[in-house]
Parts: sequence; structure tokens; C-alpha cells
Amino acid sequence: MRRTRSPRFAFATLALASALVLAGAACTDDGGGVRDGGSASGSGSGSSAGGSTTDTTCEPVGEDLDVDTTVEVALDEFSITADPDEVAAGNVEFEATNDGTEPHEMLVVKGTPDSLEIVDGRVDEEALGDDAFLGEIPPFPAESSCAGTFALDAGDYTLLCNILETEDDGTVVSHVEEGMITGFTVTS
Ligand SMILES: [Cu+2]
Repeated sequence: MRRTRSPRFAFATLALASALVLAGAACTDDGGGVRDGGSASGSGSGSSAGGSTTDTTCEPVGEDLDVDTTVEVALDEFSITADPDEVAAGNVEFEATNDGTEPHEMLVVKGTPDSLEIVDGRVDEEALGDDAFLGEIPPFPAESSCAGTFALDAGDYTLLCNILETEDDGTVVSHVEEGMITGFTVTS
């Protein structure tokens, strides 16, 4: 069953989704009791950067910005699709929906996909510098949505998921190399 909703009003649903995800994906979660009713206060501390994170929650980005344009982004294993993929310059809100079965994130980076150097399965965020790394929607759970608003000038951009995960058998999966990278154009 597919859920479609605005992320702004989805906190309760997200919490439920998180609990379901945690309950379902018992891979590396050695913690016992999954839930004990609705703890409304966000206990999620800062997101751990990259890597395989199972304890993720949506942390909306740029909520203080007035939105000029909204773009729907679909994340899945392994694809990323923006609709529309071209907008006018301004404050662009990305409403990302995770249609997959594991957490994904969405980075906004300046330059075309071809211009980005992939090293060991990831785009080197540090090497990009502040000018090229516009920001990110941190990893958030499957079957949920999360929004991020970024001030974008005209130019070529890339949307990508930079997660590199190591499975139990040692297999390393690069979400970028599997296809979670796409171009995005901002016009003046
Ligand atoms: Cu991903």
C-alpha cells in the first residue's frame, strides 16, 4: 500500500513508520523493546554522517526559507527521480519520498553528475567545499517522506544518495554506483 502525504504533517505517521522499519529491519539492531507507545518528543540526536544507519528519522532542512518551487523526489533501490527536473532559481523545496526498503538520503551538489568524482563508491563531500555542497536531507526511513529547502542559483546540479553500506557478508553497496544519482537544472 502506497502512502502519499505532505511531510509537514507526517510526524506522527513518521514515528509509526520508524517503529515499523526498526521492527522489520532487525539486521544490526540489538536493542530490545522497539516501542512502548508514542513517545512524542524527538529522541533522535544528530544524524550520523553516511554509512549504514538503521536508526534514522526525518530531519527537515531549511524550514525557515520561503518556498518558491516544490520538486517531488522519489528515492528507491536504486534510483532517484526528480519531478520536475528543471526549475527556476530561488528557494527550491525537495519533497523526498523513500519508496525503498532501507534508509536513503538526498544530497544537493553543484555540477553535473559527470563532473563529480566518485572515490571508493562515494562522492567526497569534504573535497567539494561549501560552494559545491549545497546541503542534504539526511538519511530517513523507508516508506516515509522528508523535505529539504535549498536556495539555488541558476546552474547544473546533481541530486544523489551518498550512502555506502556494508552488508553482513562484507559486500559493499554504493548507492551512487547503483544508480542513485541524477542531474537537476536550475534556470535563471
Ligand atoms: Cu540510498
